[in-house]
Amino acid sequence: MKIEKIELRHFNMPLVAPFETSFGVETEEEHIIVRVDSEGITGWGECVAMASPFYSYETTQTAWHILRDFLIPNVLGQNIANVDDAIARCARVRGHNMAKAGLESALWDLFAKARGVSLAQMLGGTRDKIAVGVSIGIQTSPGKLVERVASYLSEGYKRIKIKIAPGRDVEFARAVRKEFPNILLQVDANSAYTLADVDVLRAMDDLNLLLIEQPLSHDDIFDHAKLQRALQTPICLDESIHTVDDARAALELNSCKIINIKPGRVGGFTESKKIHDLCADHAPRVPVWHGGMLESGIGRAGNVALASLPNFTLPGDISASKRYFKVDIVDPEFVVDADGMMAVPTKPGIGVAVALDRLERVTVRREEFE
Ligand code: OSB
Ligand code: MG
Repeated sequence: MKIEKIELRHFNMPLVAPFETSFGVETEEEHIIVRVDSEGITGWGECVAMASPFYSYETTQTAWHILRDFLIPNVLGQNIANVDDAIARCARVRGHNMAKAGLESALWDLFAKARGVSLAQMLGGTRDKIAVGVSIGIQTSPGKLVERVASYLSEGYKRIKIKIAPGRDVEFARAVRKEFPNILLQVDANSAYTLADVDVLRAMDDLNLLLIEQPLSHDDIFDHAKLQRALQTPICLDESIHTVDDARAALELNSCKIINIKPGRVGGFTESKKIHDLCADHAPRVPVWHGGMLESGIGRAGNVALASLPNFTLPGDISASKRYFKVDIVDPEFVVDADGMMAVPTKPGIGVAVALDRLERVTVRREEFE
């Protein structure tokens, strides 16, 4: 397809509540929406680089620069045969996976719409609804956290993830487990610990957690293998996995037993599928689940489609639109049912309509390339 026009929009939307992690507090979400126009069809994607380089080195500003100066020129005005063709044209850009995934996701939507199939179908999804969970930021006290958990459980969420940081970990997780002995519960440290903290992490072994996510450094695979040997609880890697080769190294070293897949972190749906397949084919099978980056409905639609693939056997960080934003920028918004399930869109491409007026209202920077 001839790529006639590409538009970037940097949006800023207030979150319904502050989201605190070991790397900081967020009160609003800034991402880039990528729009690709070709032969009368529009593809939409979302680049999940955040305003600050605290989760990843990428930011909204670096992603804008990489998209405008190094990625868009490879496809604009070109006849692109398929998504793989576009990826090959961008391959000499090292890293900047979130910028790449922003463009790649818009192209997946474009090609799926051109074929008249849903993104889930095109990616190889096998479910019409997916089990979803909720990621809860650090709260001011264990009691407040228990209240938040109770409220999300009453909305239907069947799996709870709580953020932890040194000094706000075992006591918080224990309080939740005591109140809710049977729920699926996991913790996410976002790289806040070192091997010297093994005793704190081991203290959570008796809480029957599904997993502990990314306890050690954002770029470590080796020390996680040492830590996994000292823990009963499965380690799940997030920040450390940027490619299918990282995933293979982590599995060979036994650095983790579960992998969190975020298309933005690994450069798009194509690399995500490779990691999904590697884990599915591993003996024993390695479960994966879909992470989240507080996406708008545009990115969320892609997440839901990807999470419908067969080896996404654990509930993802894919919550209802209203858990993040007062109003989303897609119609219909994403909702969770009383059983903690979310429907996978069936219409062509991402399967939801972009609410152009609402997108326009939250746009803080826009540029068109023709
Ligand atoms: O570590 O999984 C993470 C949000 C921003 C950056 C990193 C993470 C998160 C979340 C939120 O946990 C998950 C969601 O989108 O609901
Ligand atoms: Mg994480």
